[in-house]
Amino acid sequence: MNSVLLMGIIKSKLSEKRFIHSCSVSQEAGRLAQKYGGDVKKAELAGLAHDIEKDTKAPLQLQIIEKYSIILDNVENSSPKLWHSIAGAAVLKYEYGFDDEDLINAVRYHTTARAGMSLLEKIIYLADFISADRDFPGVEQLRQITYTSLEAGMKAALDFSIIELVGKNAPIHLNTIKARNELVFQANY
Ligand code: DGI
Ligand code: FE
Ligand code: FE
Repeated sequence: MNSVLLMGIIKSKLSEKRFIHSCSVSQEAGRLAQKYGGDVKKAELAGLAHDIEKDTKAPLQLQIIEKYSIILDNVENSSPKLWHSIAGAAVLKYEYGFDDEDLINAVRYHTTARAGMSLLEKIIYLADFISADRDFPGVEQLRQITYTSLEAGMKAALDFSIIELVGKNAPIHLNTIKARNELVFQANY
């Protein structure tokens, strides 16, 4: 799969706003890969792909998940906002012929994060947070931290996410907690 082909696919599947977001995440992911010694082309492709199922209706996202016999845990089951990343990773693998497990995992974990993330997984998680189309309070500081240290960026982004989820009384996925704990224990960034 090349980026021109993928660009056409996501343009047809996504709203204009979401398409612009995906291009913006792609560009940011490329910049982060350049800065941190990752594969720039792969990061751009993963950024473009990460929200491929975002505008699919929730019942259809769930259908995709069931079709590929993916078992959801209780938090995933009760959080429809997590479904697009799970369904997205599945369609890239089973319907669009993507065979790079790292890229597929970057899409799969771009919502919750997880412990032991690869460079590409961190890049996509953070690019989604700090891409040019994001304008939430604190994004500028998060951009600055992320370009100082990828680990510090992950810690700040996870803190931000967890605080927001607590504020909404939403369940926090164990992968999110484990990702943060890992960074707390490292704490050398
Ligand atoms: O698809 P985007 O809007 O670009 O951004 P996203 O894929 O990062 O959206 C993540 C959504 O998933 C956001 O609404 C918060 C939610 N989320 C992320 N981590 C968790 C979570 N929801 C729950 N319940 N628990 C989590 O740990
Ligand atoms: Fe997303
Ligand atoms: Fe996104």
